[in-house]
Amino acid sequence: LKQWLREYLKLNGLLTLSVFAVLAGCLLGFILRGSHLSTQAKIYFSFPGELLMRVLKMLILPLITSSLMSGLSSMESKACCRVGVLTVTYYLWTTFIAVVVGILLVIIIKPGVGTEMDSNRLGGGPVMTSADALLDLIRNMVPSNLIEATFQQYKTDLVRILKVPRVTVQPNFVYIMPDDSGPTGRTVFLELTPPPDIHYKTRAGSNQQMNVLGIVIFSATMGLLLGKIGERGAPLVNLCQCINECVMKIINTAVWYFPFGIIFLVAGKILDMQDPSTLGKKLGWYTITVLAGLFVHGLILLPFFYLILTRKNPFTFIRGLLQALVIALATSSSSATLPITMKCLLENCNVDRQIARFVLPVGATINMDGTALYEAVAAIFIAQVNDYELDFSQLVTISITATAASIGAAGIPQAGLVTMVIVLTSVGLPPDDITLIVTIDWVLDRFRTMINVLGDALAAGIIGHLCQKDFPRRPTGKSQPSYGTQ
Ligand code: DAS
Repeated sequence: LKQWLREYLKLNGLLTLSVFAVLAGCLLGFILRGSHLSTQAKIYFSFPGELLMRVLKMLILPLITSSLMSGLSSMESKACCRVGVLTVTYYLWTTFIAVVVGILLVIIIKPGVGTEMDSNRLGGGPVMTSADALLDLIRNMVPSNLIEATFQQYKTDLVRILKVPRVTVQPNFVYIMPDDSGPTGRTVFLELTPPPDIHYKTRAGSNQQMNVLGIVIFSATMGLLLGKIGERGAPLVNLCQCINECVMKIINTAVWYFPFGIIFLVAGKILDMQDPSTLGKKLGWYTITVLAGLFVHGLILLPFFYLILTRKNPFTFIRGLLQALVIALATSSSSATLPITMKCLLENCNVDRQIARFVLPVGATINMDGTALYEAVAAIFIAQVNDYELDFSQLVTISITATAASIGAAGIPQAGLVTMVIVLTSVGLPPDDITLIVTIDWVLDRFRTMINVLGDALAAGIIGHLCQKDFPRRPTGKSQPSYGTQ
């Protein structure tokens, strides 16, 4: 028994600690909800969880840029093209299937029919059109610089902190216009199209994501070019490989902090969540519909594709991903989970390093099956609540815009909620009806993030198998059993 316990803890110690941390966080959160902690106490209490999120986010950009530049520069161009085309095709295909699964389920279950939900619209000010939101996604694909991304977040923070409807941040000064009376004597902000706060989050969320997507495209281009310039590029390739290895070593060390951070991250979220009893049965069927769709897509269809395309047992591969899925559940951020997903793929699932370095960063930015499914379900649910009959062409529009919106959704908490503006406005639904579903979103966000991470990782396993002749098998990073090859 001692030998078995030692072996088990060596292989699964961190995963077991993380699972218990999520459970302990839930328990602690519900216990403390009754104690009515002050806001300041909540901030201090959530601090270890905030640190966990910052550690993970700190690692994202160096991991993505070093992975793509070192991974692609060492791929020969034909293999690179094959992997690239296969990756993007697979991602678009599985995202579209996720949307179709969501649409079928919400049409069959009809969670929103006959619910007299009082949709308390945010009210006031013109809302962002879907054209606006789509242009935002494209515009932000070319980040002028990271400072720009910081400005966008700063803008969102100002809107929330100053509780003003209109804010503009200029490179060298800032204007605020608290009402329509025009500039006041004090530092004034020029007004932008005055969308309510939720739409600013759209901009900020899509800014961040599209900036990351822009960095992915830039890094992939640099990697391809580095591969072409040969020896002259070797120093930069070596530098990227060293950065990548150092980032992976930092991750191996940082992961032992995660269980502790998870407890306070989860407990802090539960402290802030709205009283579950207020949700009532109105959102019950909606929640069941989303979770059923995520289950069908994530634990039936995706493993089925893996089995058909690799002839291997998908659940042994998923077994190696459990640590990443727990982090996705705790953080509800697929980008923040990326370092752990990379670690699981390389050490537990025996996926080729070059494949993982390309497929995963691209997947974490453009492949969000869970989000796409969720946005389609939510849009049709809102239509049902409004007794708004959608015809077939509008369902097709929803499937296309939900796919596009999921590509633009940031891998950050509740990103799928905000990019839903594109889907709702594309079929003439009031985007402010997002408020109907925002109360349950923090729970659904965690599960759709898990499916997003699972979809990216299974894709890496499939593409690694299909392109294995291009990448002869090499020893894995650690002497861990390779779950993915039995
Ligand atoms: N939380 C997002 C992610 O990290 C998913 C979403 O909001 O839909 O993938």
